[in-house]
Amino acid sequence: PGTIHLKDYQPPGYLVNRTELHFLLGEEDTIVTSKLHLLRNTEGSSSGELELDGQDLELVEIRLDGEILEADRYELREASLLLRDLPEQCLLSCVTRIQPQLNTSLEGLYRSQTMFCTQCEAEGFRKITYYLDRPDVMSVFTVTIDADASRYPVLLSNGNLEETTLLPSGDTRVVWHDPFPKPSYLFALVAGQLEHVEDSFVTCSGRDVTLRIYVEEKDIDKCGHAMDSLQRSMRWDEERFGREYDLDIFNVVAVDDFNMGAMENKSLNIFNTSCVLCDPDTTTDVGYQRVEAIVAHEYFHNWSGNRVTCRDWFQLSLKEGFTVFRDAEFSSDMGSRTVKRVEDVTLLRSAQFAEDAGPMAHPVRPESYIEINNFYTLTVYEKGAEVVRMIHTLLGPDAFRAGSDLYFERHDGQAVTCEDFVLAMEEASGKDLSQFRNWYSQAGTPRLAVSESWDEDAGAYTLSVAQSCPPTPGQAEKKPFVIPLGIGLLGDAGNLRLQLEGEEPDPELEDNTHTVLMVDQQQQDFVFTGLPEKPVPSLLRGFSAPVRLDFDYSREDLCRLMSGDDDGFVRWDSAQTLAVGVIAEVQQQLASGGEPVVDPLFLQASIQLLQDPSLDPAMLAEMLTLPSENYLAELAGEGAADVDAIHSARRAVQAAVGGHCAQALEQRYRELRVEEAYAASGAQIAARSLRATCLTYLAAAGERGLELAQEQFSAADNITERLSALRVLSHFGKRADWEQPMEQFYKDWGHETLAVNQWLALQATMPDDAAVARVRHLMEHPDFDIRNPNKVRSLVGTFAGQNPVNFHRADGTGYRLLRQIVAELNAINPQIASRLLAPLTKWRYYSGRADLMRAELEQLAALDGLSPDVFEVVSKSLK
Ligand code: HT7
Ligand code: ZN
Repeated sequence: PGTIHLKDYQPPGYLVNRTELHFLLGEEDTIVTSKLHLLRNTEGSSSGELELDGQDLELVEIRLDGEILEADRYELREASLLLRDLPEQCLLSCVTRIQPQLNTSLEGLYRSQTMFCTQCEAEGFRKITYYLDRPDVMSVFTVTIDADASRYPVLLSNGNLEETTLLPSGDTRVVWHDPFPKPSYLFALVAGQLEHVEDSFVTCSGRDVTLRIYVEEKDIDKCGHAMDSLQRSMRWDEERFGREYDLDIFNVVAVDDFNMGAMENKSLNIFNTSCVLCDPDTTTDVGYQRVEAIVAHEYFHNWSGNRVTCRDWFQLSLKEGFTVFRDAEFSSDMGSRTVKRVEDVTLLRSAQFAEDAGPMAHPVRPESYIEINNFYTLTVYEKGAEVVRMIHTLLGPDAFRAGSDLYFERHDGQAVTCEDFVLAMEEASGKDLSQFRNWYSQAGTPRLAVSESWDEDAGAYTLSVAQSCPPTPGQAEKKPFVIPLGIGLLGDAGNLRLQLEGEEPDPELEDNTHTVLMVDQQQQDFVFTGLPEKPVPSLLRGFSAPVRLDFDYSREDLCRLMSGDDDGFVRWDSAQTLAVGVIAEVQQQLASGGEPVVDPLFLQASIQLLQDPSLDPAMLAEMLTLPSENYLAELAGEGAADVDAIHSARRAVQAAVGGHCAQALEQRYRELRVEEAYAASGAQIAARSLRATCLTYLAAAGERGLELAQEQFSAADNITERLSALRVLSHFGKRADWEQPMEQFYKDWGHETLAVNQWLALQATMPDDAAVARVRHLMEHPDFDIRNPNKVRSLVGTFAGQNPVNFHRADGTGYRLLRQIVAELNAINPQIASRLLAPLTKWRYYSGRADLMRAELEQLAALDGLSPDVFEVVSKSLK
């Protein structure tokens, strides 16, 4: 497969002003007739040649302006249809035959259970008909669907329903028209036996919008939370970003077989069932929050993605980074800002940093790809959102909003670039973002090495900051980034007033205990004057930039920041840094054969946290949670991660804290018991989260925690508490502790697909010796289906990603399991196959395992019929 380069971008030779599609949906096959109203693009190469994308299509007929096209005017190629001598303006009609029932890739038109549905982003539309399947070709679509109404009573597409008729054949015909020009990746079609819930929303200008969520009949009671989230998202986008909804209808459909979370098709969002359905018995608290965030994310795309879209797929972060930033702001406004920030940073540090240091590392705006599906990454999404957040920090909220307004106004109805976004921000704010652009073009996580010096006599405190960025594939040297560094200085009695040398004091400023330093050179000194005492620096406040930061804190200073800093993120981060140091120390003690001794300072700090009334329970749960084994492995660095040692050390620290704080833990655990009926409210979620944390420590320390977990499992009225109890039992107990409740869970909830998926996922994380055999056994379970991405992710994805000791077993059986299923999936669903592979690509990290991991990658490389998706990941990982 070939490589596509950003530098080779060319505007399309033709535009498609209007697209008329006709679908005849059948049980054996589907006949698609397209009518493309073509117009030569004055900005294009101005020849009469046009290459339409097409994959797995059978061409039945092709006409130009109504006449059958002679064979010498076109050429059918492997994945395209080349047309010659086209006039400047013409009507091209194509009839193609496709077989959605055989389409297991879940791209294009496919079957999920008894329904038809589509997924066209990024390049799925070319599996439906021959087309200019690229985001910069925007067209007005009219879609006619003919189908047997007894099987498919619901027939949906984008825009407004214009017509419903009964055909002489007995089929029903519907016609949908979407007045907004859109690229093919936003096209959608759904046909099936579906029920819906309906509500409405009145927009700020008074437009009454009908909102519908379509699901299978059995799930009709699970739509309330998504509907409520949708309405809140619509209001929030008006208030915060001035964005109003633009059609009279907004439909959401839930589909069980889906490659990702959800898709923002214009006015017809399609969702993975796991990202829209909510019920206390099938959806955990985290699940409820996820649904709210994803519903918001897809809705926000209506402006950041649909009204203004991407010129090419290299610009993917233009819509994804910005929309993730927008959904994160929404979630922060709906719940706790600090907790949301901590969750996002945890994901970034434990997974995005690793991606940015691995063989697939790429800039937020990549420069080349083999398969675009491989670039829906944490870098494009999460780091992309951090880049937008930094612009927000640099400009301030008002100028940022002005930039966003200008961007939407200027580019409405266009397909644009990341550069256009930055230009709008510059123009609205008057700020020069020239150097800031390096964040879009350079891969890798920058490192800030910070050191301090204190001049007692002058009351001057200097922070010296050096930035660097490691080499990444194709980028050996990096230019300096602009890094906003949020800081404060902590004194004995709290945060100190800041006065930077050379800057005028600002009498207007009420809060002068916080500032953002601009780090834009390789080496810089920042001098603070007029200080009464040597402070402890509070660095990278709010995680103001996606960087690693090194500062040599003493444990005492970390404890002070943890309990006394004004910035919630720094309080959490200090607890993490302290824990990382303590776990590393225990790891060394264990390695030298000694008994682990956990620093009493850490144990004392844990007690203090548990008794700190200023901390809300959700935040306390975050602060008490030890860094994950994956994050600790990432911190160890290339060639140094010893998963077994990390696991044992982390366990030993958990046990020590559990033992030392037993009384306080049990007290909080009891106090926080929720007496009322389940609600996904902030207060209840926080209480359950802290209870789960307390229970984990108690179980790590001994029998008491296991007893409480048994009680909790039996008494629970929701899946959150059932699973947190079962997790504790299966991670800390013996077989006798977890076997019966595990069976019970399946007996009670085996009829609920989404609950079963979580039951599979939990078993995939169990650290005991039987894990690989258990996963293999569960792959034979009647509820497992390799064609369903949710099942594959729950069982195999969770095993490879969240069971480090077993995935990295020294006998290589964990790696073999992953390779075998990737090889099988390569032919079924290449997109899922290549995503599943990610843990194997990190072979450089794991001491003593690299050869085993590489060997599996090499076996995959030798496979016949390797998809471009898997080929790209395997070949880049082996370089
Ligand atoms: N824009 C969408 C990205 C996407 C996708 C979604 C579902 C299935 C396959 C997909 N390929 C790409 C989702 C989003 O970011 O909102
Ligand atoms: Zn998105």
